Amino acid sequence: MAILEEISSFLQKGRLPKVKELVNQALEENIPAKDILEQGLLAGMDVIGEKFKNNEIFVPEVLIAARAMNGGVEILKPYLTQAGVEDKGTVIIGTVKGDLHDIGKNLVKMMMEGKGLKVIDLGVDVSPEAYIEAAKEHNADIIACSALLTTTMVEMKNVVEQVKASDLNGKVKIMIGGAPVTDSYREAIGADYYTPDAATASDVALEICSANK
Ligand code: B1M
Repeated sequence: MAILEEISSFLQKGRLPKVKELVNQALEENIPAKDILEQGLLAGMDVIGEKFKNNEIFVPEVLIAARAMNGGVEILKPYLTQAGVEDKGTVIIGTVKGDLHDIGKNLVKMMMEGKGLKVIDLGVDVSPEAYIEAAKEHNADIIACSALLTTTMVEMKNVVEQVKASDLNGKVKIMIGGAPVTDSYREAIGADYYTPDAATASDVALEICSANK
């Protein structure tokens, strides 16, 4: 449908007012909210995710596209709840204890939301206890930890150990990432998944959640 392609295209350009206008117009034309979300907004975010992964676009373009997506999603939210859009899975995300960097974590969150996942954002400086409490409260599929400092990435080990010692052991997967983090570090601390960028993180999160269904 032409209007859904237009929504996708304006989202990719980060044109928030135009995206909002077209989403409202599509609703007036009785296009189901689920189609507007999936074939308009999420389709646009998929293109952004791929381009970001391939270094064709950079952080500012991703942020303005994500802002446009959030604007569209806000309008759709009440309709989506009514339409009973399928619950694709829940992710608890945060930057680890002692670490205040949140730009990368926010990108991961936006990409995951772009895949239709529910993301509970605990912000920065998140203790292992806070991740665990939120994962229990929201019956989460994934705990996603971001760290940007070599001095704070060690906190990820504490998250893994405390999850393993809790009744979440085996029920929730732990994803880690951030500039100093590597797959060999993941292996060393026993986390489940390492991904190098936001787009890959969202792909992997969707796979994990789909496997849980
Ligand atoms: Co800070 N800082 N900083 N800083 N800062 C770095 C990280 C540093 C590399 C700069 C440097 O020295 N070259 C250095 C770390 C050195 C180290 O540990 N090896 C550093 C330092 C030392 C510090 C302070 C200690 C400085 C000081 O006070 N002396 C201090 C620490 C504060 C604290 O956290 N306790 C500090 C503070 C800050 C600011 C507050 C000023 C600001 C943060 C603002 C904010 O986030 N709101 C800041 C910034 C902006 C940076 C740099 C310049 C940029 C980081 C960034 O946002 N990159 C950074 C240098 C650099 O990286 N060039 C630096 C863009 C972002 C999109 O990338 O976060 O890597 P990134 O996310 C990527 C991937 O890593 C991945 O996806 C994203 C994109 O695809 N990813 C995940 C991230 N999380 C993931 C999770 C996943 C999967 C993928 O799964 C769960």
